[in-house]
Amino acid sequence: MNGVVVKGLGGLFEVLTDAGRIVCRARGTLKRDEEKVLIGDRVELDAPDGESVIARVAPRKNALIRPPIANLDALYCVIAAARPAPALETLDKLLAIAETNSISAALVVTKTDGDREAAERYAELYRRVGYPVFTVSSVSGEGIDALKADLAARLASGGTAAFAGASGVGKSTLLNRLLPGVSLATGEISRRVERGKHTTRHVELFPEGGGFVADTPGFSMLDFARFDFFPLAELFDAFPEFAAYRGKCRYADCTHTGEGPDECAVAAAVRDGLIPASRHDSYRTLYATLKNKTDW
Ligand SMILES: Nc1nc2c(ncn2[C@@H]2O[C@H](COP(=O)(O)OP(=O)(O)OP(=O)(O)O)[C@@H](O)[C@H]2O)c(=O)[nH]1
Ligand SMILES: [Mg+2]
Ligand SMILES: [Zn+2]
Repeated sequence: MNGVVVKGLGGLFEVLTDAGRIVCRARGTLKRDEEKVLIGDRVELDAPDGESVIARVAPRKNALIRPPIANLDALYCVIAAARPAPALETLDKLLAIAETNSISAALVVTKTDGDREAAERYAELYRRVGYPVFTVSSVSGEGIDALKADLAARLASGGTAAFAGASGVGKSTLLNRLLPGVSLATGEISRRVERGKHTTRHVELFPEGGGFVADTPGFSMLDFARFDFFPLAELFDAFPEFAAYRGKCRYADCTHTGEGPDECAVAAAVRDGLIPASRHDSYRTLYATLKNKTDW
């Protein structure tokens, strides 16, 4: 029997099959780190002694470490217009991870009721880059219908879409509005440090409209910085708005990190306001990280 892993807790998995939800363990060899079963995995169940076990995991389209999930088609990268204040470098890394894994990415700016101006500023920045942007408020309901329509279109073809972002940006609150049948736990923002409290602890997939939607645990900035690296050679392509300047720098070995606008077409585009400076900053930070990374 085949199914999709929708949930996992303490070595037990919930697999959605044609015969309904089956709770089972994974076969011994699927417990080692490198072969660990992920939420989103397409799996085959066996029942050697009458009890179902996950026997095989189908080859994955992609797999992320943060959030831990496999076979994603779409990633909604979520930031808040108000608290917690977004770290654009973290957002840009998340978008880059989506690009390098062939996952279609969009930006969701939540809490527009908290700071409308900031919401518009972030939205404008990423529309310029070329990403679909949704500005929403789970309090006023603003923007929810547009996001719902986008989500429905992605799910209709059987896709899996996840919402990811820092803790406290409002992912679970938003999913409670988007998905009729779910009521996820949500948490307050810590007043002292202005960060979320990691309310969502596990990835879970919800069947919806022909596909699956995932809520994911919010990451802390520090933690996220240590995960999901990709080869330096893929960095340029991970910033889609850089593509127009490919091969246009004076020197073929231009790194687009410190070269001046006379030499570097990317730097010139930043100077001319065609590429947001914050995106170039994120590129430079990621470049330094990936270049120095040796322990793959
Ligand atoms: N003003 C306002 N507050 C919101 C909005 N959306 C969520 N919140 C609040 O933000 C806080 C965090 O919301 P959650 O939905 O738990 O955030 P999360 O992203 O799921 O956080 P983690 O599970 O820790 O990753 C809660 O107090 C929500 O009520 C919004 O649109 N406007
Ligand atoms: Mg949550
Ligand atoms: Zn260059």
